[in-house]
Amino acid sequence: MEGKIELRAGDITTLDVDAIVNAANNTLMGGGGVDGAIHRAAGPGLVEECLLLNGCPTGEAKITRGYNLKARHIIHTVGPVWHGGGKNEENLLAGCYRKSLLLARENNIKTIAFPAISTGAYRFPMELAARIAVNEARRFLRDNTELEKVIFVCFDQRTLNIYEAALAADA
Ligand code: AR6
Repeated sequence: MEGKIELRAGDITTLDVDAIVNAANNTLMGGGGVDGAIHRAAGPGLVEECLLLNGCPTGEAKITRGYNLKARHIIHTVGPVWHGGGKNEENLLAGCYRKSLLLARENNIKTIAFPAISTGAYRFPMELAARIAVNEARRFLRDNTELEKVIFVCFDQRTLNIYEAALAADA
């Protein structure tokens, strides 16, 4: 099962996978960070489809086509803003990973790539976010053997180091 989890450095918009996950906001209409990069790379068809989705609650996920991306689908999830940890942030972030993986299963997606949801503009601490991401992926892979690969895309070296440590820790 651990062999199905992979770390990759760089830009998630370039990956040739069944689905990439977007760290979106409640409007699903685009923004900065990875969301802006995905909208730019996918092209204007994406925002047109997003307009029809009526936004997305925090901790939930919705799916669109991938448009000009190599990825066939985009799963848009909305992470929590970090307010210090007392506002259910950990459960909401775990929900982002769980709901995204469930949507992947419903859509017969075998390979999926995640950015470090909530760890940029939303300020979620990276170490805790990486542990949650790895735990949720492990749990899901245990119960869903048809999923072939979960890639965590680390935008910089610090992020990669933190995910390596999270993967090295016991489940
Ligand atoms: N590929 C992979 N990872 C990236 C990329 C990329 N191209 N660009 C940034 N990251 P953020 P959030 C990393 O701020 O914290 C948007 O405006 C980045 O280094 O993109 O969930 C939305 O519209 C960081 O570790 O997402 C929302 O309003 C991680 O992606 C808000 O930001 C997430 O950073 C969401 O904030």
